[in-house]
Amino acid sequence: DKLESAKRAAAYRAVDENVNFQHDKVIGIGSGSTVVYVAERLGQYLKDPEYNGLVSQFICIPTGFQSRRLILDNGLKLGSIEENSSIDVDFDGADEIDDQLNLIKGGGACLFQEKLVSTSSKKFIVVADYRKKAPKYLSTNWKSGIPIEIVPSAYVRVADDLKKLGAKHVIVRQGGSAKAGPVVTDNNNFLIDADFGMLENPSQLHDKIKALVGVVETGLFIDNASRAYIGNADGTVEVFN
Ligand code: DER
Repeated sequence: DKLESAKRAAAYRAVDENVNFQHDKVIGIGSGSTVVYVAERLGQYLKDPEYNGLVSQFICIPTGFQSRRLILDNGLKLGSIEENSSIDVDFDGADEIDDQLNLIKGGGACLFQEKLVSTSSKKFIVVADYRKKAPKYLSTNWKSGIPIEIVPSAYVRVADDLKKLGAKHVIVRQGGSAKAGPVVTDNNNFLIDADFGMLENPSQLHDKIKALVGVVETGLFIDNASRAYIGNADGTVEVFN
């Protein structure tokens, strides 16, 4: 369907244009449904006799359980960020992208690992479909609030502090119907989604939220992405630097 082909087109082009197969060794693999096609594309290169020798040497750094599965399912070598603290290029999705390449991330509840990997990478490439590009400010289309990873015992305190900062709506993200109670991240933390309306200064807001006692990390990725590949419904791909 159009949406999946948009994701695939963006991801394939992003890999083709941003992996230096002769030079790169450590590749970050993000979370979500678009980065699936990044791992798929790398898997295709792995099967290509011309590239097998190089891609079989790649070490892929995951951003969570789904990401680890993507790496293994495509025959790629799984590595840890502890042993590979400098990453050549990282590919990840986003919930929304503004015209300065600032991102809202965390829809998939992996934002801490994603930010650890993206900020440890020489190049951070965002892959997304046409629904994710904000015309100007963040929180134009993404209405679920800013995902914020918090220490579980601080959730009441952080919720209050976020409201004092101007959040209109604050909610601890709940698990699916099968799970009674909050989502617990890979780092054994909770997530709060906080709606601050249109974000005209996401950098300042990130700094204020990050400074709150009990906040581990925010889903505002400021001055981090190097380039974004946005797949359109007609199969074309737009590249933003
Ligand atoms: O949670 C995240 O930040 C993920 O990257 C996710 O938002 C990507 O979304 P996608 O499924 O549209 O690629």
